[in-house]
Amino acid sequence: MAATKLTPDGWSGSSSGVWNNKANIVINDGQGITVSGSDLIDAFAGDDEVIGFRKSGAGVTVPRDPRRGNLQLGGGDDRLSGTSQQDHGIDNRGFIYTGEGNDRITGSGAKTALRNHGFIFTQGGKDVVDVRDGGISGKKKHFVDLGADRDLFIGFGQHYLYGGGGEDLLLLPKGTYTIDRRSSRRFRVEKGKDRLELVDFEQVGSIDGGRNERISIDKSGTLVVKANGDINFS
Ligand SMILES: [Ca+2]
Ligand SMILES: [Ca+2]
Repeated sequence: MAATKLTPDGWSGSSSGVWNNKANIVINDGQGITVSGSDLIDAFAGDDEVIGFRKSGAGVTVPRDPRRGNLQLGGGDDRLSGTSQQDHGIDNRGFIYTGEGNDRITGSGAKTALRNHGFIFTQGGKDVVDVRDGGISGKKKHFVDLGADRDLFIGFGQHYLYGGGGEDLLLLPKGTYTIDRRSSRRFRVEKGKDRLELVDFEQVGSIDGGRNERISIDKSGTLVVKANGDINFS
């Protein structure tokens, strides 16, 4: 089975199609999905699904060379998912946009769920970025911007996250975190060598806890997320 390649015209590989205003369903469950070139790939409106799975190598790859790849999933409730048994679930070195609508980006990988050496914008709508299975990594200039409306980020790692407008929520896996309030809009969440920089996030909770296990982040302190999902902030 060949990898699926995304181009401005459409996709080809294990299946092929032309981007259109209905739901574009692009799935490769053996060799993954790779963005080709740096011209904008626009999947238009519709509830699109781009789902890549691979044993070795990333499930979904957006390359940087020779120039950064550009993927825009457009309007509608889109789903971008990458899974790898040995590598990064999603390996982004370019630009990913998910447009208006309630979108979901899910990574799952042995190295990281999402290695973001590029830029991700989920834009308007109640978006979810889920990296609980492997975490997130990236260098200082790279970021995920969740845009307008109430968004949810699930997981932890080394990264910059912008919540944008709306009451944005971070759900953490179990562990002991140092929360450092940098300003009224900026917080730093640290555990071990990993540091999550948050801008415009309003709430923190635990992945395994209920709604009552969420707190507003308005001061520095130590946050303990227990195995059962209970949290303690002091
Ligand atoms: Ca969106
Ligand atoms: Ca937001």
